Amino acid sequence: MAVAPEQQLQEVSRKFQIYGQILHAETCKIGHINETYTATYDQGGTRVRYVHQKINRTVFRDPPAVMDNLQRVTRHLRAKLEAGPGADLTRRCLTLIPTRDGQPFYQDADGEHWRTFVFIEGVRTFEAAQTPDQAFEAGRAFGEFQGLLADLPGARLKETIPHFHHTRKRYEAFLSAVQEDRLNRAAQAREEIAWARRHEALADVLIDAQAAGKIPERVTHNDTKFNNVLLDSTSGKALCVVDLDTVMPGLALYDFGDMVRTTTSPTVEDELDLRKVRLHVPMFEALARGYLSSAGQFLTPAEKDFIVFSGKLITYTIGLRFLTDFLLGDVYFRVHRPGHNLDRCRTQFKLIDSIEEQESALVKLVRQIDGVGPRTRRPVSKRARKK
Ligand code: GN1
Ligand code: MG
Repeated sequence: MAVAPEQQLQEVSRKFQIYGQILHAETCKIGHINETYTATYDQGGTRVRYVHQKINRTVFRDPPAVMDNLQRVTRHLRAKLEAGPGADLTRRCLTLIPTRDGQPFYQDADGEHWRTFVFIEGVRTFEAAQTPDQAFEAGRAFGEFQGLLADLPGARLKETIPHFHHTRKRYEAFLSAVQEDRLNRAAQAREEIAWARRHEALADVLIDAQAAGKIPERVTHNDTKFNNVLLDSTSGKALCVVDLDTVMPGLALYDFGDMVRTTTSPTVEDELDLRKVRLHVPMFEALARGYLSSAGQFLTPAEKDFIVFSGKLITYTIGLRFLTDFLLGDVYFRVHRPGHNLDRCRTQFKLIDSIEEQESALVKLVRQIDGVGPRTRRPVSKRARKK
């Protein structure tokens, strides 16, 4: 029988090295995959908060591998941050709380994997970026993250979800879902299916470039949604990037692409008014400036050439995944209403239309920003301001 979440959290809370008593816990609604709770504890008369999270094992087939990657990554980040000015360490990097017997996770009687983090106070997250400054911060933070992990020692990180951003494989999965059409939903998604087919040529570009040795594998985040950046509530600066389950070998461009997808339109992922979904040049410009301010030094010219393309590619890949999941019956992404995954797919494809309309100007803009050089912030270009 299913246990009530409060009761289960009581049990979970006792398994970790938390020297306090749990008072209450709330579900955290961000994210489509794991189950996340914010729990408040009384610790010697002070209120402290922790995050308890249950790993989705349908999505992550090997939770110990996820946790192994996560520990290696957070230790390395922490050591790097400690070597710097060192301030605010536990707000700038996730801190994992071990179990009472020193393990990185607790496995409950149902075989579910639980983990616990220090809750980072005084931060805000947003589903969509509100201002160019926020987009800049997201770009800067993920570029810095990639830079800090460039010298991660030890073996190659495990692939927690194999072929995660392999667009060709995602396309094949989409085609087979259309063919099977197990719930007779394809008729409702006729336009989107046709749209996805017309854009098939996007799928192989980066895979081929990587196979040809033109762009390198790096340690990347792979889920660089804007809501995975914690912004300091007072300064608005990015403090920390979270959701490290898919940190693994990947392409830097996939990270940039997912930032384009989630910071350049003022709309949320499931916006119903598609007229509002479009790439705003000032947001893109700030994002690219932020990213190049921290990643511009290590990215190769070939990677830089694909910066705009990567936005289309990842938006396409995620759009395909939403569409596939809609056709399969919403088995992967958590949904909150009928047709939710189809709504999400529509916003993705609409954003790509908007990128395509402005593509040559965006490419020029990136060259211009890159030419100006890293760490230089200039006012938005005249062209961008007019938009
Ligand atoms: C999932 O649930 P969340 O926000 O961490 C997904 C990402 C998608 C995203 C779309 C492991 O991320 O790949 O881009 O939804 N994560 C996984 O919003 O599949
Ligand atoms: Mg995620």
